[in-house]
Amino acid sequence: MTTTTPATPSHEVLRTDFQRSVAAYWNTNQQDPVNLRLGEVDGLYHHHYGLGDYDPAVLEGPEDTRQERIVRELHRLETAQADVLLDHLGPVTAEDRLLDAGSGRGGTSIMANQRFGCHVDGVSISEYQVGFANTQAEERGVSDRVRFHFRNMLDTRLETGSRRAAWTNETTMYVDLFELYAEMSRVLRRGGRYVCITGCYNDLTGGRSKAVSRIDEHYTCNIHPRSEYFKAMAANGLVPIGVVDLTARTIPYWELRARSALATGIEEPFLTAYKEGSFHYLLIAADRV
Ligand code: GPP
Ligand code: MG
Repeated sequence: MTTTTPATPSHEVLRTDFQRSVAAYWNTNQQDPVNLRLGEVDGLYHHHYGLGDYDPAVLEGPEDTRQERIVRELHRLETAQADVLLDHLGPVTAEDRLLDAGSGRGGTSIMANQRFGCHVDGVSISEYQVGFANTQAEERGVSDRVRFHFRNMLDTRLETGSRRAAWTNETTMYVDLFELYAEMSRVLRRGGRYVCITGCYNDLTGGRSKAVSRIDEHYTCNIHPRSEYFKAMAANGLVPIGVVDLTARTIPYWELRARSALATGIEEPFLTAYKEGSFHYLLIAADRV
């Protein structure tokens, strides 16, 4: 038997003009070949970037199939990114409940269930994305364990202390970190693990560089300085156990993406920001104390 939770009214999920504009962006961005074509490779739909070296052979070989090889390779690197995130969740059992805060089209949640057999609740303020992700879970026959909800990650309505682990995979640039970590801290049990992969700007460079501002503008987001993450975690009982600078490992993805027919134009700002040092791609793992 499946239990259904009453839908949260839209005005309770989308509380500010900013949140409404972010939801509108993701609700109307339904023809995004850079995400759909990659997702079609194996049915895992991601909204994050890639990690690791690409195989230079994809750029060689017959020209008529080159773009297809690039798509498969970009997708492989994005899936590798989600695997790195899951590697940091610590021991998770099939009985555990996890939270994907800003779950997009559901790829990372489905991978977590595949790896651990666990329950996952994903939340997104885009009703379109929630519907898409639930269809993916149904098609894979895991909708009893992986569920997506039209809810706000600042107010997930999940039971206090119910989560063994929670993550944000490139979603924190849409929210106030102090509000977010109050909610992550509330839903995690003591000893629960929070993992964040994010792009953040370098405090040392004294503010948002031009390239970082272009990324903000492109996605209607607000990239935070690196220091803000640690302040907001410390204020909410989240104690870092690991910080990994993934910047060098994501640059090859952007270089390959820049050579893809699916490039969106945001590749150069990412490459500039990473290479000039004004922006980092970070993984932060923290324990709820
Ligand atoms: C989008 O992924 C990711 C974000 C909007 C967050 C911004 C991330 C930073 C690290 C700053 P996507 O897969 O929807 O983007 P695209 O369509 O460009 O592939
Ligand atoms: Mg993408």
